Amino acid sequence: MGNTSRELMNRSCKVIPGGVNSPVRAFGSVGRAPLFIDRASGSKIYDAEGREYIDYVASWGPMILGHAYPAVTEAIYEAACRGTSYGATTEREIIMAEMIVNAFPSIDMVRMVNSGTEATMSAIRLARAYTGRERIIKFEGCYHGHADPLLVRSGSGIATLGIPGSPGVPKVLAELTITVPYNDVEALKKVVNDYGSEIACLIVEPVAGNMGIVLPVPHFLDTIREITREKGIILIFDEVITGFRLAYGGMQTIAGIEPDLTCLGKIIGGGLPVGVFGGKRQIMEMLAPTGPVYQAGTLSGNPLAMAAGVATLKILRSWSNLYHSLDVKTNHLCNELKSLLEKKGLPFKINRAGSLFTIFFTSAEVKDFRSAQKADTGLFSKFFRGILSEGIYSAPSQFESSFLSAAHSDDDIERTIDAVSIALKNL
Ligand code: HOZ
Repeated sequence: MGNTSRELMNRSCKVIPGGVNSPVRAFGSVGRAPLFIDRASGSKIYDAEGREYIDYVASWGPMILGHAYPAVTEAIYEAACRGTSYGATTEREIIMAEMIVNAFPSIDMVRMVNSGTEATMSAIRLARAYTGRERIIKFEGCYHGHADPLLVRSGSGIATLGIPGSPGVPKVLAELTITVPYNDVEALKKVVNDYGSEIACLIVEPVAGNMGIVLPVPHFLDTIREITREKGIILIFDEVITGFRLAYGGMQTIAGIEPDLTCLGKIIGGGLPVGVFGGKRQIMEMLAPTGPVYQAGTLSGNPLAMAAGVATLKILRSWSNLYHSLDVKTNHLCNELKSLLEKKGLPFKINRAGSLFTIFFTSAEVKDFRSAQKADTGLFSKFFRGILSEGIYSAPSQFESSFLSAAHSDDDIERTIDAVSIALKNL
């Protein structure tokens, strides 16, 4: 303790590749050393030097209630006192499963895992087994974790680093992944026409959150549902970011669409490592031990993660105007940012869905990965550094989202607007 972020980074680089355990955290695309975090509380996060920031990363989504929310912290403490892991089944896992099943009409059964990556990877294996097919479809710029078949034209860190995929992914696996531009129904129809009977599943973020926020155009999601149903393709909604974030039942509840399988993570762990995939009973029952599809995990359904997740979901379920107030607050912030950026005369577009938003530095609409990539990342990086030095911690990449939480007060929002205004003057 007592070291600066820079000293910690130098030390870290000697024992951890790039000094970080997840690439975007290295601040590689924003031209400065990363923050090392010491603690967080409510809407604030504090670095190793003790500097306070208003936090719009929110651990990339899970902290919808704010950091160290007392009821969640107490649930974790109480669970930890009873033992941190048993590698055996507990009642809390059933409670968690029941809460998810009740929140999502499309889900009859779930299997808990430890991350979003595990959830998508397992859902794809299941879809392949169920259909007896091998090809999968994903959309350019969507990120579904780092399993081999999903690292093709991905968003998030892959987009931040500006690389097309990753060495180490066998060519034969990558070739089974077909990518289509997000929001491009005609391209999708063509692919389905050409390969329909070979395609096991289509995986999509119903609101894309990993190329920055990109909203589905009207009827995009319905069309995907129609096409996949027609061709016997399993539709997987990756709601790792949007699940319990845009509404209690995720984006699928807002859109009124039932996918065959859904992947969740982040919020359902209340800040602890967790993921889940679930869906229709006849598909889920193919999992071992009921069926032959193997999937397992020593820490799956871990008691601490279940305790934090159940506590978080109970609060979300009973907080009647939470999603509405998050929406109003985020809308207000985005409108104010818009007028500041307009006044400054910068090219920009703000994409927003509920409490998620991204400022893209481009004058063209951002509706897919290609248009997102047209954003001026140099300008983004200057803007990022400017607001950071005014006490605003946001995602250190153009291709990520900002997240608001219930803990962001009106005062936080006003302070953020002032900070952006000063940063823009200095730009
Ligand atoms: N891939 C994450 C954002 N979409 C970043 C995770 C992290 O660096 O913690």
